[in-house]
Amino acid sequence: MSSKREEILARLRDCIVNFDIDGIKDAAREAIEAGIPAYEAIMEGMAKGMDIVGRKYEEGEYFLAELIMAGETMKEGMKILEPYLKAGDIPKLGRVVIGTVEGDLHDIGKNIVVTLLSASGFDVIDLGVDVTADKFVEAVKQYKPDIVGMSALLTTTMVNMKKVIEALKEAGLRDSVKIIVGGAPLTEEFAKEIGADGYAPDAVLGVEICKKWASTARKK
Ligand code: B1M
Repeated sequence: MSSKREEILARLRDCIVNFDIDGIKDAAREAIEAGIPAYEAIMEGMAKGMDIVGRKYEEGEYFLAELIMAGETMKEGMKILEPYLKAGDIPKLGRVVIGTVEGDLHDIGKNIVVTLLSASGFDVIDLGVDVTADKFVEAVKQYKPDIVGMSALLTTTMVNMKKVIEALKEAGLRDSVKIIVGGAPLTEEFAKEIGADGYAPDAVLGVEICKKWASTARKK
């Protein structure tokens, strides 16, 4: 393994940990120039940085602001690396359809979940905000995901998650997917009550749950 390659991957990782947007752009360009495959630059560089950020968050050294900044830094790196990703390069862990539920326009948290899931190797279809139950059902029919993710930030909209689950049941699609929910007003109890399979209080735990589901599915 060349030291130049190692040095660039370490810089990609450190730029994520230090939210260095200018640095990540330079390091991503240098990775391409040095012939490092884009997928390796993402997974062995930036995603490793995201793992460190996730750990620091869990240990209380980093907070939400740092998660958001790391997500933004990663997005800038992705803008440079994504065009160089070859089809079939990424061994996908599974497909996730995700959105913020009907009536709710909050998407900052959902976008962090999307970034972390993509960085972890999931194929993510982001339906955006204010997504009706019908739209979720249509998306499940069209994309045949392994996981459906829903986000809600308002006490008035979190109830719409139940509508989505009911609509999936009516369409005969409920058992084809795992369902994860998240968002500030939610609780584990609420998630159970509406019939979701998982609840995550933050994006890092959300991705961990999805990864666990993916590895269980692969073992079957
Ligand atoms: Co609004 N808002 N907002 N807001 N807003 C809150 C949520 C509120 C708590 C503020 C307050 O009063 N203290 C309050 C809700 C009260 C309630 O329902 N109990 C509120 C309100 C009332 C409103 C409006 C009604 C205000 C008005 O117009 N009168 C209005 C509603 C609009 C609508 O949605 N229809 C409104 C509008 C807005 C803005 C548009 C201005 C803006 C959103 C911009 C955007 O998202 N693009 C906004 C913002 C920014 C906030 C606060 C300040 C911050 C939310 C945020 O982004 N947090 C918020 C107060 C607060 O939360 N402190 C507030 C950061 C984000 C990273 O966290 O989204 O929780 P969060 O995501 C976390 C976890 O929850 C989890 O992972 C993320 C990262 O770790 N997670 C998941 C989230 N989704 C997940 C999904 C998963 C797994 C994990 O799996 C699928």
